Amino acid sequence: MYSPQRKDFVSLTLGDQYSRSYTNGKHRRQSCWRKWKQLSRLQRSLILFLLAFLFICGILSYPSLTEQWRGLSDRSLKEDWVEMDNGGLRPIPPGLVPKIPPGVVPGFQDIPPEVMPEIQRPSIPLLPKPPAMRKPPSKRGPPVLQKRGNVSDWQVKDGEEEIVKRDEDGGKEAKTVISWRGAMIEAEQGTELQSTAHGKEGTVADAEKAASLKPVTVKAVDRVEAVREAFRHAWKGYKAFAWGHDELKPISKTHGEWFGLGLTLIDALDTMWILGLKDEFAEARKWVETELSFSKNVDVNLFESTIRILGGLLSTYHLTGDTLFLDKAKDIGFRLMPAFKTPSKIPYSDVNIGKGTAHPPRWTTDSTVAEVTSIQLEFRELSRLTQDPQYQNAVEEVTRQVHRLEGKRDGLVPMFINTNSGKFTRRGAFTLGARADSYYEYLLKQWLQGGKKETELLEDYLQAIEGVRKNLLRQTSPSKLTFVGELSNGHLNPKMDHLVCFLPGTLALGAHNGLPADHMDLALQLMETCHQMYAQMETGLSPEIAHFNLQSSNGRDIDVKPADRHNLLRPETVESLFYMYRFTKDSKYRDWGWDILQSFNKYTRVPSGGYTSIGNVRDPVNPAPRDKMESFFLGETLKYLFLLFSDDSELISLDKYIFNTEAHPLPIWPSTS
Ligand code: DMJ
Repeated sequence: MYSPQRKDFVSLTLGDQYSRSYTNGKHRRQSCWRKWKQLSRLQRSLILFLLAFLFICGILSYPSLTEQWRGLSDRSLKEDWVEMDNGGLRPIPPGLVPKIPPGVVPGFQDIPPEVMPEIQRPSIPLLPKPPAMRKPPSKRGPPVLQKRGNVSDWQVKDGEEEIVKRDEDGGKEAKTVISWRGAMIEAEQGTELQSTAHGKEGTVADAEKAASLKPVTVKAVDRVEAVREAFRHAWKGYKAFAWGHDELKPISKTHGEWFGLGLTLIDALDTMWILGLKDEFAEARKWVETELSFSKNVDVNLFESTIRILGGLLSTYHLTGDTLFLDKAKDIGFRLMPAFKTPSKIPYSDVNIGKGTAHPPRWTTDSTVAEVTSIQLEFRELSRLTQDPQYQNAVEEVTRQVHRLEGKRDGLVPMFINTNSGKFTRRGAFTLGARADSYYEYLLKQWLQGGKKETELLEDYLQAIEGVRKNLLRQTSPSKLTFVGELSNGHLNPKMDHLVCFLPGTLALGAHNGLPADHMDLALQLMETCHQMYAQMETGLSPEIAHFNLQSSNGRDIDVKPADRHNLLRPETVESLFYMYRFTKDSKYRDWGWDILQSFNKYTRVPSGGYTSIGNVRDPVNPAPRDKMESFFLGETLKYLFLLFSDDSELISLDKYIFNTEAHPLPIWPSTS
């Protein structure tokens, strides 16, 4: 409340205090000066000399002090993490050093030495860092890598600490490149090495010994074995923390559920078979036999369960001849059929496989075009195997309708279709990415599956590729990278989903089957772009979406928006690398795939088992693990990497099989003639 008296009192008190302290200060200054005057000339000179000396020392030691301060603040930005009892992560307290054996690369300590080559950086110059990115520590790495043991010398090279080990005579023994870039994912303590390619059990001591040996060169590494090892590592996490569930959450060491049908296990079945992982396959088969039941009151997405579950079971049946998988495929296939009971016969997106009911998403009666047109390979194959035409009839009705529909642009389809009217909705937007991608893939692959007889499929495919050329294809500045942009009401948006990187492989497959040679030319160009989407990132991993530069003034070809910096361990680029290598035998495609596998190992591998999607491919210091291993990492990514590196081109011959969009191989139908 306002009080004039009180106000006066306050101002009076303040004024009084001020005058008192002013008088005191004046007295103090006068007495100091008097004392200084009382000193002898020699005493005064000595004091002045000492002050000058201290001042000079202060100036000389300033840079090293600031260095230390900088180091401290860099470390606080660095975000080292240790695991808490409840499975969460917390920053490593200062001074607490995780026990990583000397010479072992953080994040790699459980990789057998024969599959751990010297870390390689992408040969392409990296993009300049975006301003918001954190700087890595300027010189030394985090405390985990401080000099210790018999390490006697070190140099720092471009963010990597090169430790030169010396033997007892002081001679150079071996060099191990230690990188701290991937160290933010929990360092496993006292890790035992996995059994190696040769069946040997390794220990930490072995790892130390291995680190003191000559570094393994890339050529000497058995790449096929490296993929097997990666699979085993992913499987180890799935088995330990998510067995029988849909997805592994490797950092929190638990699972995520989507359909509650053991999605990762089913998606991975044929991969294990192809990789020759017999023990792992046997235990998974047992689970399918004893635990897998589709008699469940759950809503599943028609497309996802068709490509992952139905596709996975059908291909495993073909590879193994084991009728368990065919029986399960028939069961799930039958339970998905209610999706087609719609006014237009264009299926709903969701089915309850226990109740036999289906429905669109809550907010719309539209389905996604890619979803309703990328279930055909699987349902057609199910009809062939069961001799029951209902599956084939249902999906071919969709193909027929989409073939006739208005609203395409030079063979390009919109992204949505209405389940009541059977017409395209939200027209005017065209992409080869999310919601449309596998429509194009399945046109070609159905044509191949059926023995190249269904000419309407081929016509639609050829027209669509011309539509891509005419409407969506552009080249970047300055490097002239070819990319497929997105069209929105006549306006080209120069962005491309990583999903579009299936296209080089599909184009190459078409060219291999007699389609125009310029399809192969386009495949070569797009493959280069997809490679650059990895190579130009600081982690060597592609973002989910890349933006491309069309302006000649700006110096960068590829840009990444903050919201698009994640990587979900997707397969499309390694899928295309596999096709490109099979058809060209150009070893650069293998090298590009190898770089990608190494980046996955470096930035997404979780030491306790599994791989995780990450939130920021531009930040090698903190790639921001998202704690999720998608089932397609085992179903597709590792399978395509294995096939890319395998010298056996008859292993899933591309003249005998087509891969569904989840990398499950299905046979090309034998000719009836
Ligand atoms: C997979 O489920 C399939 O490859 C699908 O066609 C697209 N999305 C994922 C992988 O990225």
